[in-house]
Parts: sequence; C-alpha cells; structure tokens
Amino acid sequence: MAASPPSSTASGPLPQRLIAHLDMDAFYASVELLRYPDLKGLAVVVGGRRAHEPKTLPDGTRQYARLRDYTGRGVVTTSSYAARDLGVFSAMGLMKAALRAPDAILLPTDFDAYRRYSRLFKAAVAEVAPVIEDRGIDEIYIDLSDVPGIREPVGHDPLGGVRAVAREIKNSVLRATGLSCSIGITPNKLLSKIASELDKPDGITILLAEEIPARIWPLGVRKINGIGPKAGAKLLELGIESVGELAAADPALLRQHFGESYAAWLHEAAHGRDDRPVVTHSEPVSISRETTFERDLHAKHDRAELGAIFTRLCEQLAADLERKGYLGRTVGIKLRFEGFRTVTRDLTLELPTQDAQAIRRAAGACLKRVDLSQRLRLLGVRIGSLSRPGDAAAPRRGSKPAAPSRAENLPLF
Ligand code: DCP
Ligand code: MG
Repeated sequence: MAASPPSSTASGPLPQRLIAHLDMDAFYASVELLRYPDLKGLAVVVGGRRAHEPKTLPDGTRQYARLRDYTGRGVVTTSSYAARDLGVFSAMGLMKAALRAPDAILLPTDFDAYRRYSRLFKAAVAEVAPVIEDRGIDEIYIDLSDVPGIREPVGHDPLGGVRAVAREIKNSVLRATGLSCSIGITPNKLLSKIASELDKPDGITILLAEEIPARIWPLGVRKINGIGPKAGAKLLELGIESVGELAAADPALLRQHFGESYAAWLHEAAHGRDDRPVVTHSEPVSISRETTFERDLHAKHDRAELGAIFTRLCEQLAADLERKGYLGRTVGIKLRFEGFRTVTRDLTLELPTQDAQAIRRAAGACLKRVDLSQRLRLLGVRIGSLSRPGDAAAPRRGSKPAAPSRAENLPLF
C-alpha cells in the first residue's frame, strides 16, 4: 500500500484496510416511492402482480391496491419502513401481511426498474471509490483504503476524512438515484456488513477494532453474516446468544458441535477478524428465473397454461443472458410440488447458447425426467456454465454447430 501519513485516533493509527459495506434502504420500496411520491411515509408493500398496478383516475389522482383485497399466495418482496413498523417484512405471505396491515398499499414488483437503479447507484459509487465488490442488487463492498484524503483528520476528528468520503459516497448515490443508503466502514468485510445495519436508514457507522467489545459483542450471533438459522439455533441450545458469548466460548465445545473449520471461523468472526479481500471481478455462477403460481397447476390438466409459463421463463432467461452478455451451457429446471417438495434436473449442452428455443428444448428434456403426477406450485429455469461470447472455447472437433432456433414439437408442456 502507498505510504500514507500516519493519522491517528485517540487509541492509535487508522487501520491499514478501510472497507465499506453499502446497502440501499428499503430498496425496492424506495424505487417505487420515486414513481409514486404521494406514498411517502405510508405503509407500502412490494410483491403484487400486474393487476395491482395503480390506476390513474380521470381527475389525475391515483388509486392503489390495498393489501386487504389481496388473495393468492404471493409473498412480500420488501416493505417500506412504515409497513415494517406494523410487522410486515420480506418473505412474509401477502395474506398474512394483510392481517397485520390491511390498509397497506400493494404494488407490483418491477425488477427491470430495480436493476436499472442498481446499476445507477453502483456507477455513482464508482465515481468516488472504484474498488467495488458487487454483492447483489442492493449491496456492495468498497475498498476505501487508498481513497485520497481518507486518512486526513478534519479539525480534531481523526476520522474526519473517513466521514467525508462516506458522506460523499452517499451524496453521489442520492444525486444519481434519489435514493438513500446506509454505510458501515470498518477494517474488514465481516464487520462492515454488520455495521451498515446499525444505523439504518440513511446511516454512516464507522467502527474500529477497539470498539468490537462495546458495539459488536452485545449483538445477537445471527447478525454475523455466515451464521444462519441452523447454526444460530444450535448456538442458542449451547447457551450462546450474543457475539460476546461466542467470543468467550470454549473452542473445544465449538469444535465438538460444529466441526474443525466452522468452529475456527466462528471464533475468528466473533473477534471481528476477517481478511477476505474486496473482489472486484465476480462473475455470476448462473442466472435463473422462476415463478410461483397463483394456484397449483397440473402437468396434464393445465398443460397449455404451464407450457406458456415455461416458454416465457425461457424467453426471459434468454433476454437476461443477452442483456448481461453471457452464453450458458448447463440448463436446469426447478419444480416445487404441493407440500413443498422441490426437484431439480439439469442438462449440459454441446455448445453454449443464448437462444430461448434452445433453452426451452433443453429445459423440456429435463422435464421429461421428472414424475409429474403431483400438482406444481413453482416452476423455475436456470442456466449455468456461463461464458462470454468472445471467450467461448473453440467447438470441440466433430461437435455440431448450435441448434438452429426453430419452433418444433416441444416435449410435454
Ligand atoms: N428481497 C427479496 N426477498 C427477500 C429479501 C429481500 O426479494 N427475502 C429484495 C427486496 C429488497 C432487496 O432485495 O428491497 C434488498 O434486500 P435488503 O435485505 O437489503 O432489504 P431492503 O433494502 O428492502 O431493506 P433495508 O433497508 O433493511 O436494507
Ligand atoms: Mg437494503
């Protein structure tokens, strides 16, 4: 790292690495509020279908769908903070949410808009700090270690430079998108991911290693990214509820219950230690599209309807591939039956493709390998083994060119 002037806090110099985690506030809901500013401050839930599109009346006012009128088995994708105050959160069934917040406004999900805003906010951050790891639609890590000025104190505040850069990033995002975000800045990704949540929405949280006991140890273990519901429940059984209790736990006990490597990681994580770098070029492993049906469908009795949905998913997937500039070789399907049993199948093509018909054919062939006597509640199509058109390996000798995209008799639905 370039030699920087030794700046110091009350208790020592700034850490060598300064890593930020930025997470957009109530992302999908906030994008919708840009379109419908009259909804600001109200309980708003995103997760409806096209039918829930607001209607503009002749006098120019808008009429919104209400949660109380919803029927179906859709789920909340996200909710505004006002809706969260009423106990409505991501992944909750919409009908259950309606019991808690019947007057909440329901809006359809518009992924294209969210993806557009996602690109915009990431580009805005890149103008201030270019070393970015993309972690999904609404969050990124940013390596701020070498951002000019970050280590300069402002007045008596040794963290003045850090605060200034954080504000600059937030302002840049706001100017580009009209949206607010929350940022955590710490010596590593693990702590920053926790820190960005501590002052949501519209927050900046800076946390140094010496503050771990005071600010991280009181938190529940599930705040650590990597401790999921299962590990969390097991730790609870062992009487370990907070990160501090985890830090103090007997390593032998942890090894006994979690195995060598996860136990070692738990110990490190509880002490806020993490040296993973910010990885700037991550390529997606696969791209997928799936849909949950309004009512369970049967392969035979609802063949036409299923066929149309299946084809549309493949077309959307092909469009995703094209937009993102990928070809894929392994086509997979995911089926969920009544009772939540999930089945997947996949098939690897001779050559990578981006073509909806070729994906549809391969997905159809996968489908033939599944017993379809039970009703379906979800259907998904996925493509993996991704490559860029330019860097695709030369076709193997004797292999055929990619199948022409011609409609043909498709198997099953
Ligand atoms: N999302 C989803 N399904 C979930 C959780 C989230 O589709 N189970 C979507 C909707 C969110 C977006 O991902 O808007 C980002 O997820 P976050 O967990 O960051 O949630 P929010 O941005 O909505 O809220 P917060 O302000 O808590 O970050
Ligand atoms: Mg978010």
